[in-house]
Amino acid sequence: IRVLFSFLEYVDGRYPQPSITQGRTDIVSVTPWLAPVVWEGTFHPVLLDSIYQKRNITVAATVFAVGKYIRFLKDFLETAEQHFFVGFRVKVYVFTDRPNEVPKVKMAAGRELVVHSVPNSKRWQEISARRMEIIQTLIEETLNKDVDYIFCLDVDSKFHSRWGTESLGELVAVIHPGYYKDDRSKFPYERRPTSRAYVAPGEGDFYYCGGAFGGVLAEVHQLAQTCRKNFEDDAKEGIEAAWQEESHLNRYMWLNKPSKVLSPEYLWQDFKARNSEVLVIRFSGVIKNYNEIRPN
Ligand code: UD2
Repeated sequence: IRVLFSFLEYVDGRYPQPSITQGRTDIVSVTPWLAPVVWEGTFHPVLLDSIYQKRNITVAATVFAVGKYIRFLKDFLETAEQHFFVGFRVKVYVFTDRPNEVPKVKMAAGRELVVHSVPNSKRWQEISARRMEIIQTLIEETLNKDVDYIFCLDVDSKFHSRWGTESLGELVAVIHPGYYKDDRSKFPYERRPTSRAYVAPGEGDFYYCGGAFGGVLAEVHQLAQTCRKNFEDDAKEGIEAAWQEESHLNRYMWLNKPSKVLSPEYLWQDFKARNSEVLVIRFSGVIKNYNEIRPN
């Protein structure tokens, strides 16, 4: 019956009356700086889509598939077709050192795949961290004209359920599934004050994922440029943050609060059992053998 009602609402554009006193009580859906935290049940997908359809938006996604990580690309792209901004204009930018091995995935009208070549690196830390520099350059060189929002995603992941307009915002961060119930003292921030990714004890809001972030172009450009510069300046002094660009991202999001926060539904990890407040897993990291897949 519920499915039938949602279908009828879908057809005639109606949606349930909003309430400000009733809703989910098992999660927090707003941060102390009044950014929404997106959980299943806190938004109406059809309503949101209709708002953004009128704006005729284009959403870009960047994904890196360097070295053996190319093997994850097929599932990533195929599941993105099924769940990532379905019905909207989407451009997926793939960065790889193996352009010939990019799988042929059938994409719906209005969706496009753009492949860019990037060099490999001997160190996986470099590959992961250099993404910020490449994202910065991509935004400067190509995206300004026809893209409104951009998400930067890890390739060793799959979509399982809708990731759509509810995730749009100026600066968007995803809460890491591994630490969201922990005290901030347990967050794996960079703890050496000599690093530009340093977060002091007693500071930090959440621990965010390096594997998914986004927003409007200007905001993501600022983030990528800052993280890249801080990473490089650290490197000149022989320092590499505990979790490379993820550490720099966490420092950035502490100083520049995200305007929208996505719950761990938006980046779960396949090796973790689903927690009860996670009603839907939308995107998750697959299980991988680090020793086998990384350059060293
Ligand atoms: C975490 C983060 C990741 C990054 C990393 C930093 C999540 C879910 N993941 O994951 O985003 O911040 O820590 O240490 O938050 N890559 C290649 N080829 C390689 C190595 C990496 O293409 O040889 C790319 C690929 O897109 C991959 C990403 O870099 O998804 C991150 O690397 P990872 O998945 O090995 O990092 P991991 O699992 O430690």
